[in-house]
Amino acid sequence: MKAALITGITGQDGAYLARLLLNKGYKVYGLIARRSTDTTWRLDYLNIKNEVDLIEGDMTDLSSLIRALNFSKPTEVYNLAAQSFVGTSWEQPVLTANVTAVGVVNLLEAIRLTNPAIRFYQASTSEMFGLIQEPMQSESTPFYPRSPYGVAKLYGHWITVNYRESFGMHTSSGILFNHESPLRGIEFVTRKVTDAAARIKSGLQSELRLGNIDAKRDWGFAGDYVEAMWLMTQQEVGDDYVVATGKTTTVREMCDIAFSYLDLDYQDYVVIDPKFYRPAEVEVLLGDPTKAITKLNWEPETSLNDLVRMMVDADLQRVKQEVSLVAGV
Ligand code: NAP
Ligand code: F7E
Repeated sequence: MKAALITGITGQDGAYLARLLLNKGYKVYGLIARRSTDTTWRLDYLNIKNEVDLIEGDMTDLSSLIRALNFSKPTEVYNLAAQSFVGTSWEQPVLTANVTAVGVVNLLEAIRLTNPAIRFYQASTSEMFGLIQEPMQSESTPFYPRSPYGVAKLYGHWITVNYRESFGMHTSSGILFNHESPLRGIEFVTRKVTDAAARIKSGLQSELRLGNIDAKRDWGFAGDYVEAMWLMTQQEVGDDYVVATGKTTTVREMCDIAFSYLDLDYQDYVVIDPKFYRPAEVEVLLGDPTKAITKLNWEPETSLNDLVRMMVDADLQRVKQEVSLVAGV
C-alpha cells in the first residue's frame, strides 16, 4: 500500500488532498502542529478525520519532521504547510520565513537523511510572480515577489529545484495560482465575500469592508488543484508546473457574482477600507497552464461562477446552522 505524509493537512488543500489520496487507496498521515484549539474542522467537514493518522510536529522543528518520516515511512511527501496569508507576512515576516522558507529545507533534509527515494511535492505559488514580468505567467516567466510571503516561497521553490539537481531526488514544485473552496480560510478575499453575502442575506451583517477590489486573480477550485499535485508525484521525474485556469477576474467582479447569486447588489454593501490595502500589491495574475494540461493531462474543471456559488451555498448553510443553534432549534 502506498503511504503519503501531508504537512498542512488541517489546511484547505491538505484536507482535499487527504480525501483524494484516501480515495486512491493510500495510507494517509498528516503532520499536525500543536495549537491551543482544535484545528481539524476541515477533516470533519469532509468526514475523513478518523481515516487519517495525525502525527504531531512543526515545520520549524527538524527533529519532529525526522520522527514523522520514521513513523509514517511514506512513499510520497506533500509539503503544504505554510504561513500562507500574504497580509500576515508583513506583520510576521520572520515567522513566515521560518515556516514557509526554512521549513522546506528542514523537510527536504529530513527526507534526504531518512529516505531520499521519497517523492516530494512543494506548494509553490503564483505570488512568486508578484510584479508580473509577462502578461501570462508560465514556468519560464521571471519571478518578482512583492511580499515577505512571496519571497519565502521563492526560497522554497528554488531549494526544491536544487535538491532535484544536486541529489537526483524526485522533487516537484507546483506553482499554483489562487484556488478556493468552501474550506477556504475566512481571511482570504473570496471566502470573506461569500461569508459576508450569506450573512447580509440573512440579516446578520450590514456591510462588507474590503481593500483593493480592482486586483485581478486567476481563481480555480481547490478540489481540482489537488489532483494536479498528485499527478506531479506520479511522473517519472520531478518537475515544475504552473496550475491555473488561464482566466483572470477582478475582486469587484467576484463580489458581483456572489451577491447577485443572492439577488443583492454588492455596491450597496461594499465599503472600501484602507486598512485592507497592502504595502505592496500584486495587481494582476494570469497563469498559463499549458504544460500541466499537456504533460500531466490535467484540466481545471470548475468555472469561477460555479465555484463562487458553491461557496455561497456552503456559507448560507453555515449561517442557518449558526442561527438555529442560537435559537436553540
Ligand atoms: P492554509 O489553509 O493556510 O493551510 C496551511 C497549513 O499549514 C495548515 O494546516 C497549518 O496548520 C499548517 N501550518 C502552518 N504553520 C505550520 C507549522 N509551523 N508547522 C506545521 N504546520 C503548519 O493553506 P492552503 O490554502 O491549504 O494552501 C496550502 C499550501 O499551498 C500553502 O503552502 C500555501 O502557501 C500554498 N498555496 C496556496 C494557494 C491557494 O490559493 N490556496 C496558492 C498557491 C500556493 P494550522 O491549521 O495549525 O494553522
Ligand atoms: O487576496 C485583494 C488583495 O488574500 C486576493 C493565498 O492563498 O493566493 C492567496 O494569496 C486579492 C489581493 O489572496 C481584500 O489585496 C481586497 O490582491 O484572497 P487573498 P492572495 O493574497 O492572492 C496565493 C496564490 C497564495 O499563495 C496565498 O497563500 O484580494 N483584497 N480586499 C483583499 N484580500 C483580503 N484577504 N481581504 C480583503 O479585504
